[in-house]
Amino acid sequence: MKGLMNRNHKAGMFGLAAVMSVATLGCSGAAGGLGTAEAPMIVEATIRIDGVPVQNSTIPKGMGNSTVFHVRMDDPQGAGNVEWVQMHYSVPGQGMHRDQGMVQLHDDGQGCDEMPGDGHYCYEDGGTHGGMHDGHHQGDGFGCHGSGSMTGEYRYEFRGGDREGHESNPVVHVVRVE
Ligand SMILES: [Ca+2]
Repeated sequence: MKGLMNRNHKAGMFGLAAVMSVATLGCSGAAGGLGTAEAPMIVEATIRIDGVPVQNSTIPKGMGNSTVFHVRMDDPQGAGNVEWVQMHYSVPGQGMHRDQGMVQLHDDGQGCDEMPGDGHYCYEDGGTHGGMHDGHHQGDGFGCHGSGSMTGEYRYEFRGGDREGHESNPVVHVVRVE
């Protein structure tokens, strides 16, 4: 019993020492750590409704069947070093309320993503992904394509990260539905 506790205590101390040494490297600046030199970069982010780019523009309500979010990532260690790409959204809801959330874009060659592992990430809201309901395409509620989309400002922020914990530059696109 006592021996087990001692082992756990030592493991904890070792873990703390490892964290401290990493922090020291980061502070020295010599290792490059948190600098932009090793971080992934969002080269391009687009929002398309039925193939038409709509980012940073004003569009009519009910413009199409789906909203496709696409991000092209680059990384000094290659596209395979990128671990995740997210889109955080803040879109009009009922009344003064805004709906907020996050989805993961994927690079798996499925759905709207044409080729796996090429650094092009995608997410489709609506269309065949969302299915049909009462004759209308149903999405996840944050796309700006639908006849049921609320009017107002749709804000989409894209972010990515790599396997070493570096984060990319954020890219924000706004779409206004009238
Ligand atoms: Ca891809």
